[in-house]
Amino acid sequence: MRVSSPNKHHKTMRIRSLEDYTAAYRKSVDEPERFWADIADTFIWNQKWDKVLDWNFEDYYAKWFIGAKTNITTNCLDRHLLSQPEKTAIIWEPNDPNEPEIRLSYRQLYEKVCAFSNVLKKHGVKKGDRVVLYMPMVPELAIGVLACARIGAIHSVVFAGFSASALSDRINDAQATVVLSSDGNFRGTKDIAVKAIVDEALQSCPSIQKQIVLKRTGAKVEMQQGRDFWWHQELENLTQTDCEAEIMDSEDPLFILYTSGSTGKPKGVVHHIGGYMVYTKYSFENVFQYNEGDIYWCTADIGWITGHSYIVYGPLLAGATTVMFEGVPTFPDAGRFWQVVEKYKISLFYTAPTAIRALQAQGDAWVKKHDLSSLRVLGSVGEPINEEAWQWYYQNVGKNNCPIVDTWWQTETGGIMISPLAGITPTKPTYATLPLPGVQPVLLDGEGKELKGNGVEGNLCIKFPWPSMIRTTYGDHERCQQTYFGMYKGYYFTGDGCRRDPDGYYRILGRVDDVINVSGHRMGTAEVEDAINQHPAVVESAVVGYPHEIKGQGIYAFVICDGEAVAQSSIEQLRKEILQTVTQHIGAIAKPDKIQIVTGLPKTRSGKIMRRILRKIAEGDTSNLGDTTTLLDPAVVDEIKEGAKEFHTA
Ligand code: 7RM
Repeated sequence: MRVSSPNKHHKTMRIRSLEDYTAAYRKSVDEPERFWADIADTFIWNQKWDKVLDWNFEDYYAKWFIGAKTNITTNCLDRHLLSQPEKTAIIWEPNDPNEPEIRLSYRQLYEKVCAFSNVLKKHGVKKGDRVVLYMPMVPELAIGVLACARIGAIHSVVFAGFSASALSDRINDAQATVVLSSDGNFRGTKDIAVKAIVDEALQSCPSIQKQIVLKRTGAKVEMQQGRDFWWHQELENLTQTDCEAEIMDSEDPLFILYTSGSTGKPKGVVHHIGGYMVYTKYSFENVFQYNEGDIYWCTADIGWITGHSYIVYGPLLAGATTVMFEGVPTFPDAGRFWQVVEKYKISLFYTAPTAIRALQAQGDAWVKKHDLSSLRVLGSVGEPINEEAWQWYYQNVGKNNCPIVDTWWQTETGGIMISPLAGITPTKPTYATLPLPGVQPVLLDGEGKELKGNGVEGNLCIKFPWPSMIRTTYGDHERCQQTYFGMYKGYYFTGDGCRRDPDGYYRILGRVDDVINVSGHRMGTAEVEDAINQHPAVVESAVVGYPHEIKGQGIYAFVICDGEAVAQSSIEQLRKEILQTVTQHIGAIAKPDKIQIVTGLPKTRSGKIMRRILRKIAEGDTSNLGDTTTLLDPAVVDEIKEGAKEFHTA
């Protein structure tokens, strides 16, 4: 294989001071193509690009490194095979601290990825085919993802907390031919029957031909002959263990990841190889100020974008040691995170505000019990971090000694967009601070006018492409155009509200659309409503988010039920059944925290639900509900207010 050798000046790409940042940022705006070409030059390409960037936001498209050829796994694996084969690539920490950990060197990871690539090939997976992964947080999940990338198949990881019905929707949307699963999944004290969930999903997934099942828990499962195969047996039966990386175009798709929007149906966000590769490595190294020798731990699940970009691709591209954790923060006790930090001498730690708040609530003793002196940088992602959680994280976990990088980004952006660079950008609690080089944020008012200067608040948009931006929504490019580029002509719209303070620092204020963020997980209100409405006694429902101490936002559902059903069963029974229905249709993560049975909803004469009013009621703030005169039946508001009292007495 002839590959261009990565350029030797790659040190100059690293930002090491505020001056470096300012210079890099200026260059990224003044000469974006030159800027990104210099960074892309540090990667291994089978063929260089003819043109760095081609784009148009009006009729959306953006293409990066046009004509270039590479394989992302050549850059994640083969590259390090030459320089640091024995360095640990992945440390896997199991759910149960008494079970031994697994360490995979770059050489071992390379071998395992190549071997499993051959398994996929044997089962007919070809370049461009879609493979769905529904698995626990085990090394084989990362191996499966990388094996897909190696042979040019498009991976679609579905978070293993989703229900069978949510899984089958995603499989069908992608028309996947192979699914990778496991027998079970150890989560805290639970052993979740993964295979059984997949089997149920596959009853309505005609595109799936094969299921490859990893043995993890030893749970008894049924194997369907001709369709289901054991992962370990397939490896034993291999005759070929090496696997050349498929040469891919920079603009070939790498993966699909489903995410919630403001309609009921999740969107398959598609990321393409070249730009995603360049941006995830660049952002990983600079935001965390990664150095050789760092032990890096991101506590996310690979089922979300954070796990894709900052457990798997970013760290492996950088040749780092990345920790994968199977368990949960509170098992066997609330000291689990800190015990793992101590065990591996974690230096870079990346988690979510919801986890910070949940652990803060358990008291400081858990943190004090462990030696956290290895920590150098703390990261936060997924939702706005409130001041109290920020301070607690900074003081108790970081011992006033570790910069916090509050990283704002989205599934669609592929990588971190607005964030401090650790130890370089002066931080300010609750502020994501400044854009990364290459990122040009703007704030727009309701009319779509750019708000210039500092001390302004508006809708956060991005006015210039960056390499890892969403290319399309799978199977429906028009939806991508409408959702992200239809709102404001010529801009990518994030769905977030944002303030730029007098210092020019950005503070994310939360979603301005019908998306709620529960424990850092995105949920469409329409999606939850659709699930609730599946209950036979439900006539109509409206879901809103409300402030929740631990989760950031909780889910509050106002539900109209059939009068007869209400009369026949108790309200408690109905609530229980509605929760079951939601668990069945989406998964436990979408269960409403509060369900209020109502007889009507506040609607305008044109039939639109006035969510503003419901949000106020859910917050427990009914003093000023604003103008209700346009409502069809203003009296309904008083009734809902009255009924809500039961939730606001404690
Ligand atoms: C990475 C991820 C995206 C939404 C986004 C925001 C919110 C994420 C922050 C944040 C404030 C942050 N992808 N969000 N990070 N809000 N500060 N540092 O979370 O697609 O699942 O969610 O999450 O609302 O639009 S995501």
